[in-house]
Amino acid sequence: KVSVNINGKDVTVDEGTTILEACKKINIKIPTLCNHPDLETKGNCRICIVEVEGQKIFSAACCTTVRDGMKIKTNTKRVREARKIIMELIISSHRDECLSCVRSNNCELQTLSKELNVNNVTFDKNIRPIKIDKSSPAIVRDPSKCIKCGRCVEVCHDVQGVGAIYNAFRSSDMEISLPFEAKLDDVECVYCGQCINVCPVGAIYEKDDTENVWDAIEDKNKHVIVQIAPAVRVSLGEEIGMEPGSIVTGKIVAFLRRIGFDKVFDTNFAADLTIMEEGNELLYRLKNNGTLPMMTSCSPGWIRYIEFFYPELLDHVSSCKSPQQMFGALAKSYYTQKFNIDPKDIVVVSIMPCTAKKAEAIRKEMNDSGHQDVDIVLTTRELGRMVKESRILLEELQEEEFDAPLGISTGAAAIFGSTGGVMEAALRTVYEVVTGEELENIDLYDLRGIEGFKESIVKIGELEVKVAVVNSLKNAKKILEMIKKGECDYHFVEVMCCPGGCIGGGGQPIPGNNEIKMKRIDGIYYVDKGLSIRKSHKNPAVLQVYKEYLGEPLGEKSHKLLHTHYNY
Ligand code: HC1
Repeated sequence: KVSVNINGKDVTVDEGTTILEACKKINIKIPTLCNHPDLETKGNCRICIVEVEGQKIFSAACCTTVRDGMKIKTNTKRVREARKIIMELIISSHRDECLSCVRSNNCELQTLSKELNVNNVTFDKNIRPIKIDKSSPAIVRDPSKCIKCGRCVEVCHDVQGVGAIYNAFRSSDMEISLPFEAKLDDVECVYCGQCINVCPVGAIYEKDDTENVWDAIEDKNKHVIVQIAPAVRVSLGEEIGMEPGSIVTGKIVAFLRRIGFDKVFDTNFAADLTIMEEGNELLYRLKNNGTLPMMTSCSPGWIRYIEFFYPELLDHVSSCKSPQQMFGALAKSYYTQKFNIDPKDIVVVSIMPCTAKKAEAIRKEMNDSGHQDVDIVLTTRELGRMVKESRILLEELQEEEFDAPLGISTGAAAIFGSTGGVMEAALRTVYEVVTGEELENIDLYDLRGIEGFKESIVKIGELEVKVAVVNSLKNAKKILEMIKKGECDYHFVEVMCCPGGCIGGGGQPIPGNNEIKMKRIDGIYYVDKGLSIRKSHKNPAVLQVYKEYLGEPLGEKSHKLLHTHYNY
């Protein structure tokens, strides 16, 4: 233990505690910008400076650990003036067109400049030329708003292990940049959008497709349908000011009807279908000496990662399309046939927690219906913008039910939205298919929780199935390296690109730190618990689609519409 004195008050903390953490303990809020609760601290911005007795220069509270007997002052005139100067310097190189900025009212720089009482910037403006990078189908970068905090670089390198963006140049010339000033779409960006989630300002954000949706709804010649991803129902409420983890499924359905969608369906229907296909694919691989471990394929950032960095291991990835894409393929084939709609006249919209889903929808192989299977993808944040723009009070709406048949789903599908959920859903079905017995205890707690790497052994009849669940790409990399070294004895691995799974996707409300993600996860399992059917193979609408149209899992039609191949 270490004893320090902060602003005249004694406090005892553990060794290794930073000044920032020690201050928090006694309710002193130090201003921060580069610091983020889920990232390692780098001390880049210096806005958190404090005075330490006996030292002439300021200390950065976020990266200075306390020493026994240290006397710290956080609120002297000198500290306040220095923080204001730092803030003014940051603002002077930031394009502060706040009224039209995507992050207005949710911008850490804006909030902090108010809190620090910065009401005049005395330095000349020194803004980088406005060169907005719109090359990516998912992510837009605006360096003229970048404040060089380095969070995006850290999440891209240290959490995702991708390294698409870098710190370039030195000292005051330092820039957050792409190698050789390339554009985002020229580098190995997997479109996960984690950079967006940690950016304190509006320097990086998703491509906005809301106008395309308004236009489609307005077009009287189009039949416009929408699907909602599992994680969106526990996060849209948060985006419009409700408590994190609020479940707003029925209100979203009502809202989407009110703004003019012809049918409101559920990605969860397709998640149940995915389990039918993926579960059977796993059994096929187990019985026929197929490539193991089989790895899940529903997370498009993960697919892009393995295509870029480990293409030689692509045989390990399930050939199943993601639920988003299964839904699109069926919407433009089964659904249009059943309801006598010309597939040319239907528009399929997805609401996803994910930026990479925008890119997944336009992959050239995603047109097995004969048309682009999914037309427009919005993130949770974009749907939040539409809610606000519509002036409809979503929180006051009466809950409504999804349309049938593509809106019927089970609890197994609901849990797809959290890390571990796909695996749990698959095991609920695989167990019963293999043993022919009812799985009594369907809550597989070993597989739950936000940790990045979990494993378990599940006894299924004679089979001992060894499984792993990983989230964030640096953990996926661990599995891939184990496979390469011949040290991987898992049969089945769930991989989700984003920390915490889809509830932590790059299109989710900001901020979305681990504490908030846990609340979203609780919401997901609450949805599962509340549903009367909690196993995918018991979904009556899925069984009906097989009977009326697809035939059987892994059959010829399923293969054409629901499976895919990857780019070597
Ligand atoms: Fe996901 Fe999925 S769970 S990938 O995280 O398999 O985005 O929510 O929609 O497709 O179902 C995302 C979430 C989502 C797909 C499903």
